[in-house]
Amino acid sequence: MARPKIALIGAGQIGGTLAHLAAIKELGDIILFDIAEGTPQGKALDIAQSGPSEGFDAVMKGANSYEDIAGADVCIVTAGVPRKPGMSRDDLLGINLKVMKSVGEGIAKHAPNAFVICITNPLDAMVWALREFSGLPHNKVVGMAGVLDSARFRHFLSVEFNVSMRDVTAFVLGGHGDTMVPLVRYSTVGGIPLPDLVAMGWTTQEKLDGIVQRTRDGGAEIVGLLKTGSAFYAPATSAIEMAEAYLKDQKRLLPCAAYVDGALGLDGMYVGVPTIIGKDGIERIVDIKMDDAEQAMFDKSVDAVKGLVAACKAIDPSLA
Ligand code: A3D
Repeated sequence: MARPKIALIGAGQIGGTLAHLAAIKELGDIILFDIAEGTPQGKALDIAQSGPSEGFDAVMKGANSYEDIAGADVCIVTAGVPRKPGMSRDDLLGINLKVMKSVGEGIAKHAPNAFVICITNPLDAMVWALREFSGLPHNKVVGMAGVLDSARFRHFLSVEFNVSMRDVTAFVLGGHGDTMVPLVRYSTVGGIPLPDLVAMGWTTQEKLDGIVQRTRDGGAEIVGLLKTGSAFYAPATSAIEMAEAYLKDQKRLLPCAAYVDGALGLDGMYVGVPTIIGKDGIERIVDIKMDDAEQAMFDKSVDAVKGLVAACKAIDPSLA
């Protein structure tokens, strides 16, 4: 049986890391695509030469033409620009919207059956625009943000509790921005919800509030340290987790920016929600119940995403 084909649209910091991870995990053959000439070819060759030591046989190719992504089973999109210190994700909207148009058209023409994972920021608006430009089914176009935001939350919690990250589950929903919603009540250590752990004296409410805020600011913290770009190791790992769930029909329950029409009181928009990912892409939206405070935070986040989508429509009338 032929190996799956994975097309990485954008061969920058995240794209290169995605290629290396996908090869090491033997998820399939890899095409690294970018408009910058030489970059995808150079990274592909470099990563291919890690194969003998790592022991993988994936075919690794760099490309500047969309024809090379033909028939891809998975496309992971990082094309565009990342933010620099002082910038918000929303500042990237104008430039990255144009990039989504060319990427969406390229995928529609050459890889219309792919499962498409968008990472480009501002995430919720860009995944919506990418779906509009590509015309692919909604269940096959999804944004990566919740897996990363939840991983950041899990990491901070595991350090606070001095327990393995594997035993910490966490949910961060809503838009991938300052209004994201870390759901404390649905986050646990070994199944024990965080509010119970506060009552048990494992941490204080004040410390927990601090971790929630640090999670919301998780991307900016790394931008501030790197100064030249944004996080790329954990974002790449998070997207690979989603791609693997699709390719191996794992039915993973992962928070993703998915198209929601009906669940959680939403009518037809992309935002971070719990989903099930399997061979049909987004197979289910998990319609969790929120309490009043959680709902208020989620509503605020939904409004922020709606504002970004409206801004996209104002820039490109073909989206209106
Ligand atoms: P970077 O290293 O700059 O790579 C972006 C690549 O896109 C560059 O190699 C560009 O040449 C290429 N590119 C630009 N325009 C096009 C085009 N029209 N077609 C094809 N390729 C193009 O950035 P990065 O890899 O660090 O980040 C990529 C994106 O991911 C940015 O928008 C970040 O803001 C975003 N990001 C999102 C998250 C989420 O959690 C959602 C996390 C981190 C970064």
